Amino acid sequence: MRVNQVYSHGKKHDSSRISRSPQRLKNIKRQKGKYPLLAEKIVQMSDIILEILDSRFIKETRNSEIEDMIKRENKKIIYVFNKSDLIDLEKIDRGYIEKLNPKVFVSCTKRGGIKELRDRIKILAGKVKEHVDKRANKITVGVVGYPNTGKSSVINLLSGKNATRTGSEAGFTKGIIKVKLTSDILLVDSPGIIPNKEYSSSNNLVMSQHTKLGARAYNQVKEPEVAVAEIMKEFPSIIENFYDIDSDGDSEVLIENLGRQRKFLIKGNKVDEDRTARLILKDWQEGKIKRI
Ligand SMILES: Nc1nc2c(ncn2[C@@H]2O[C@H](COP(=O)(O)OP(=O)(O)OP(=O)(O)O)[C@@H](O)[C@H]2O)c(=O)[nH]1
Ligand SMILES: [Mg+2]
Repeated sequence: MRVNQVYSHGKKHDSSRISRSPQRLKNIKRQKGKYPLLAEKIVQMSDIILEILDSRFIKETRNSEIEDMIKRENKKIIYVFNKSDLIDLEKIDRGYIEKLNPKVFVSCTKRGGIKELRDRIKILAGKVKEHVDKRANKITVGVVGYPNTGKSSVINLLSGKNATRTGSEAGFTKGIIKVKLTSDILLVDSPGIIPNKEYSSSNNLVMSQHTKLGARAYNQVKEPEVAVAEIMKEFPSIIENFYDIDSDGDSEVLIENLGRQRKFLIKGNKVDEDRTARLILKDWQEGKIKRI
């Protein structure tokens, strides 16, 4: 499977060269108007929808606009809690997830839960066929979710093919991609979607939240230091332990020390704060810094 090291332009990853091309920024700006329409299209064309959530941020990565659409259109949903390797299952808020059914915990990196998910899809597909006259047609399974939650990775594992590309940057998948699961079940990959009402390309706090979730890529965020401060506020000791730097919960101190340690310096022997902050965001978004 193509993971982590490949950017959408196909070049090998080099953390010291983080690109922020004007085209990428233009793509993000376009995202707002473009993808909600796509979400509607996917819900309409699908019989079953897999909502891929990040197990670390289940509440935050639910898209209520898409879920409402699914209900309105009377389609079936399966909640897929991906990246479960990055959490302690014992500590999960059972009360909250109790209502989300059917659900499957999955880890694409550890290949866990995939068989259970495949079986659930097949059972639901059977039920859909009973209710609708689908004998002649394929059952369509739309895969939706916030950017970077692992939609494409789930599809690749389910189908056993590297049919759709994956990458550590949010906004990797650009259009609808159809992949055969069985002779009568079709999977549909889609670009990550942030709900319209939550989207902002100007509010720093909103952008930092999305960066924390991985929905806005570390190389696309405008002020990486602000995003690091947001993550530090919530998980100070996790970040400090990962880099083995004691900063008393102060993100500026952490960036300063880490930058010096890595020799990320600019003119005047100053720390390159932007580059250092982006490195932290990259490690965070790639799941290197675990919340366990
Ligand atoms: N630790 C961990 N990482 C995962 C898992 N699933 C996916 N990833 C990583 O998460 C990143 C995003 O995966 P993708 O499958 O490209 O996610 P996506 O939802 O298709 O992303 P977009 O197309 O950008 O919306 C990649 O770096 C994957 O390797 C998982 O279960 N555990
Ligand atoms: Mg994708």
